[in-house]
Amino acid sequence: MKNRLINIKEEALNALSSVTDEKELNDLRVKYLGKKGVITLSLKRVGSLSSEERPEFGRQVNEVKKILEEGIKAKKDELKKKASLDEKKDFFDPTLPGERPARGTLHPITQVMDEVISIFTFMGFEVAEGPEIESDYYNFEALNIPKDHPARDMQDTFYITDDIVLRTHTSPVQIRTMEKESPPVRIIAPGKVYRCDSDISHTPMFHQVEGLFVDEGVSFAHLKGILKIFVHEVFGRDTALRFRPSFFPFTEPSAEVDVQCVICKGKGCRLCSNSGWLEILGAGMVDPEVFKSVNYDSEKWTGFAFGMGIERIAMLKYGIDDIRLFFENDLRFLKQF
Ligand code: 2U9
Repeated sequence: MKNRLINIKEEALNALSSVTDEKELNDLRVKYLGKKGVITLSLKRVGSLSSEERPEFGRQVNEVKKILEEGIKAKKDELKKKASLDEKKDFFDPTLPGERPARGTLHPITQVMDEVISIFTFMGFEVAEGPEIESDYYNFEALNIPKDHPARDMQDTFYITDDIVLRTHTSPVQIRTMEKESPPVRIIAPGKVYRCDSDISHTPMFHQVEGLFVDEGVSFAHLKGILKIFVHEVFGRDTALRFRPSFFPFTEPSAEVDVQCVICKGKGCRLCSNSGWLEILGAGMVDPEVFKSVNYDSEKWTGFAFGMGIERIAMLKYGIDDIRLFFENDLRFLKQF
């Protein structure tokens, strides 16, 4: 009798531990403690026992009953607590502010490119575009760069075939425009260019903006005026600039333009190699040989042209000492612009 009672208790507590909802709990209660429950029936049987057995068995049944009642109550509390937590988990408060999606920013090169383009379009230049894969003719020949010129060196130019290259500058866009249109021409050619070169100030792909202005009576003075306005817009009106004589096959005379060092303001520092000046672009009067290749009469028309690397302008404007930072796409760098 006693063993049977112990078995009932073990079985009931086992079942209780695997109960997961209120219905299961109630079924269990009815099975053991209900009117016809196992424990209730055992209690009823006490009356039919001998007077010696009765007190001990009665005590044991009551003890099991008490253990079960307490277990059921504890389980009930546990289920209640869990239900209220689940309710909270699913609670949706529509008045809470939403999560803001991370906002991107324009790449610094795009920002500087846009700024340069808007300065020149404000001055009346139109934007012209052309292919990045070019023929030898448009990239070199028409620009007075003959076959044996050092600028054609295999080290600088990405050749696709003997006759097709990745453009090394956007100048072919100006040649194509002049072939299609007669003067006056006032255009800028922004875009990607390719050179086989890589170090802290060169990448195999970079961005250029070139400009071309052809009309009657265009002189070097016009070129100086336009570039002075440009430099003052990008680097500030108190930035000095100078024109240094230079040479390009497609311009004559040619010049390189320097701005006063953005770091030391001309006093001399590591960035400007103590010269106080930083080179930012090249320019000149279009060489009559170039006009010849697009059938422009160089007796009637004159023009100036200029070219700049956008990465270089961005590096000087923001004080960046390694061009490769623009291409690593590290958000900690890009977020600062
Ligand atoms: C035509 C005629 C002339 C464009 C010019 C430069 C000088 C120049 C460099 C600046 C830095 C290239 O990116 S860089 O390495 N460019 O110095 N470019 S004059 O002259 C032209 C272009 C087209 C038809």
